[in-house]
Amino acid sequence: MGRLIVVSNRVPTENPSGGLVVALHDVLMQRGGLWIGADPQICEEGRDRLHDMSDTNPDPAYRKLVFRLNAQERRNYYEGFANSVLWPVCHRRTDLVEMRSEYRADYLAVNMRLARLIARELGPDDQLWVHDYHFLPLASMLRSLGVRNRIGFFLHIPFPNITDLSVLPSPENFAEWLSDFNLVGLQTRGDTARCLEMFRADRRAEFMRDGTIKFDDHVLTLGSFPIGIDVQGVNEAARRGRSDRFGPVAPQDRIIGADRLDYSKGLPQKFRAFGRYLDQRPQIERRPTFTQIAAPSRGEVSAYKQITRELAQISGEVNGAYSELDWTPLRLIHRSVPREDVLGLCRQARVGLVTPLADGMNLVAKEFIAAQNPQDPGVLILSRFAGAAEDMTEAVQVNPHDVDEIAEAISYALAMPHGERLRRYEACAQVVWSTQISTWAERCLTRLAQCTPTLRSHISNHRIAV
Ligand code: GDG
Repeated sequence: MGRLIVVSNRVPTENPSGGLVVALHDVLMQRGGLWIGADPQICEEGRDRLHDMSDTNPDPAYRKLVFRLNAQERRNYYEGFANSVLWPVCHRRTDLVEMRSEYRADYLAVNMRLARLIARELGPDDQLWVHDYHFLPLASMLRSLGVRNRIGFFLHIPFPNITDLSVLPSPENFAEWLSDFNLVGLQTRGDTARCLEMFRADRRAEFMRDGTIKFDDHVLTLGSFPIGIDVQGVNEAARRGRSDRFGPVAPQDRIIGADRLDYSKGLPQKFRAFGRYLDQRPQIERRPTFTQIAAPSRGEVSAYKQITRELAQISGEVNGAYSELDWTPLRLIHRSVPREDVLGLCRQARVGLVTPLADGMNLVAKEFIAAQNPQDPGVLILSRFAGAAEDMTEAVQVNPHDVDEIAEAISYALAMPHGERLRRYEACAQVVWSTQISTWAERCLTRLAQCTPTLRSHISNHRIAV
């Protein structure tokens, strides 16, 4: 059997922590292989080869290699096409798309350069597993170089609807790029339905009896593989974590949110909803504290600067109206907090508020459940538009655009009797266990191994989709 080669935007440089990175690390430890990603440092030199970073990996079971970006590529490929075009298109925010021809040109150029670097490393039986929207055209580029190896792809973010896709320059490329993978894994059944709709609208696609799609002579398997977490690890970390660092709050009054600071996470709506709840508070003596961790992310992209200002303004207004000398109702922590403490806070909280406007899965929803004390669990309020909502039907589901509905859900959750909390928690916990991260990785890779192989004829006729 050949090696497994994982390609993701980042490779972990120290001991891996956090769900996805740990899962990929574990799979590579078992199977051996390579993990390829972008060097976080901008560098003009050495862009014609992959650099070995294995010295940051205490175990030699697999190697870590990085490719280098220069300042222009980082701006155009990463901040530009990946995060200012594809990210908003996939998160139903086409109003935020920044359309520039150099973004697309460098996105394609970086993927082509990476394909050449990878092709040099590949043995005939190696399998590639490519992660996320940074590398959509990578299989097409590799096929154009004659690579026939099995290549799997997993999209961590929502699959866009067909109208939003049409905002992309040359939207027909999207189907071409995906069709050059052997397996395309998506988070939910809803994502799979949207992806199928795209192929159905494309005359080049033929639907086969076994459920695969034939496109320009190449056979693609599609499927939903809901991602999860290391449930046991999260529960143990939550017990170790400290919540007292964030002020003395009685557990029954604590509400927690933890998100990357991103416009897809619905933070302004969530803040306004908490303000609305305070406006209408049923028991005036109740003094809940909502702690929101907003870990900074992509601060160089303008849409992210804007949302940071907006959140500071809304939290100022809510606290200005309701704070007392011994009570600050909304605590915004605009920095990254140690993972154990995030999870410790989740364990201590009566309510977890997870209200993205669009989200591939949302691991915080699963972590909140895994962190709970099963005897006295908290309540998860979950957006209908998080991928996690497809299976976690017993969370208190809300429309994240509807501030009144979220305010009502907060009130309902804070007053929820113990019996109902237990029932809802147990149903959610079952989902969290059944999709845990090791199962997810195994399901994806088993399916990849079963995919129809790429034929020589496909390679010889290959067009580069640009
Ligand atoms: C993408 C997709 C999909 C949060 N604050 C801190 C912190 N976190 C951790 C959480 C969680 C992770 O970050 C965030 O994961 P999410 O899944 O919620 O969201 P994205 O980062 O947008 O991830 C998403 C995911 O990929 C996996 O496929 O679910 O839909 O958008 O683990 O706990 N961690 C630390 N400090 C913080 O302050 N250490």
